[in-house]
Amino acid sequence: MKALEGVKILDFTHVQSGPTCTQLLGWFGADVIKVERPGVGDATRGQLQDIPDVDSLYFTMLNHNKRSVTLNSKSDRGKEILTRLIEECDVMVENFAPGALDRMGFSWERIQEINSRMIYASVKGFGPGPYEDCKVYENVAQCAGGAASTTGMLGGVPTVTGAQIGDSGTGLHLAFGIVTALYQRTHSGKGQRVSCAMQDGVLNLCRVKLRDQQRLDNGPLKEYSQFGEGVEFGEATPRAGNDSGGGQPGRILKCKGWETDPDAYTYFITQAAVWKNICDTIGKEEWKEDPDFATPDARLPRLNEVFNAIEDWTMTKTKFEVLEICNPLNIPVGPILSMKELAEEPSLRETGTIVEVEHPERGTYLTVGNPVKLSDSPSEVVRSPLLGEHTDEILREVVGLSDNDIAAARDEGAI
Ligand code: CAO
Repeated sequence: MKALEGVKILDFTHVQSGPTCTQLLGWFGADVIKVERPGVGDATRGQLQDIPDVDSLYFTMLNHNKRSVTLNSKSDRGKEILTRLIEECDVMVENFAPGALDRMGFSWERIQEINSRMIYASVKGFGPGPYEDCKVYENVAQCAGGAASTTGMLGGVPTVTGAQIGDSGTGLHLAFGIVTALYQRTHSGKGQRVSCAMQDGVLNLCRVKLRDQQRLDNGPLKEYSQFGEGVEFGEATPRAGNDSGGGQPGRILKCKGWETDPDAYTYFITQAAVWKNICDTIGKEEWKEDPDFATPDARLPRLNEVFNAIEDWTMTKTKFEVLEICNPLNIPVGPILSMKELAEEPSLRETGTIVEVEHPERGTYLTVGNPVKLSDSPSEVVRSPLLGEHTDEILREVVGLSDNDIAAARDEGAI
């Protein structure tokens, strides 16, 4: 038994945010039925294709552990089939532009009439308010949710991050909402509406920056590098470069080979508890007792001097040597790992976080498996479905159509 075995998900999602959510539910054992437009499918099947006419990695890496049914849900026959699917499923997930499902005739009120136990989950760019009708993609959400304004170098332009906190982050939030609603349904017997706006999801992940916004009212943010550099703070939480977001100052520092290797860097945290170990390691024993350096508060205006000295040392070592030396001394450091290094990392293969998948049209590719490990519900990554690969079996098993009905629906272009 898998944790979500027996839960049927009617997956109306596309692109990244929604598919991330339903893929997670599929990894935990839910039966995910992905509904796609006949002949077209999820737009990402054809986006960023690296092999002509083969489902892109964009699609395959976000749609594991799902079955694909094609359905034109705007046709009369398609609407009948969709109504039957709503009757049979536990959860319906969608991330269309605002109002798309209502225009199809499937408002939340209508869905409740069809199946009062249905949990109906949506991702939209914004919640109710001035922007609720906007279409939104990843970087728009990062900009609207506070991430871009607080990311980048001081004095530089607002910057988006590589981590897809708008899409995949919101998908993750939505999955949490869905399993919570499934749990409540075990007591209430009723379904409910689950919504997560991408702006809200990003803002939730930028919580510490809203913390700093309020701290600014009471004086400068002393752990930000700009404090030591004498750069005045403005009205809003500034961009903090690679400064640590917490109370233990940290920076990205060059390591041996940085001149030619763009990833020869380490993150280095000057955790107060191990300050003496840091001084010994970098050959600055005198800083252990020097009142200008001995305490965290004394160091705050001198962080550039501190990190320059540490960097003089890290530049004599590779990022992995820095880790080997610092780790036994409890000094928190982390090598900057490239995607190439992560793809080749044996320990990630062993835990199933990086997985090799066999696909009938593209051959073998790498993907990220389930990062959440349940001891009693192991995740096995099953390749993404081809467009409409499971249409007949779903219409037969779940909807209860006969072979003649299926043929008629196909003739009408409804599937
Ligand atoms: N049968 C018939 N019609 C279908 C269908 C099906 N199986 N599946 C989708 N459609 C229709 C929709 O009903 C919609 O029709 P209308 O415009 O007539 O209502 C149409 O296809 C297009 O849907 P869309 O507007 O959602 O798609 P888009 O490519 O124009 O916009 C996106 C994409 C992502 C900007 C938009 O869906 C959106 O804002 N979603 C919410 C936020 C979100 O999830 N963004 C992140 C996406 S990942 O980066």
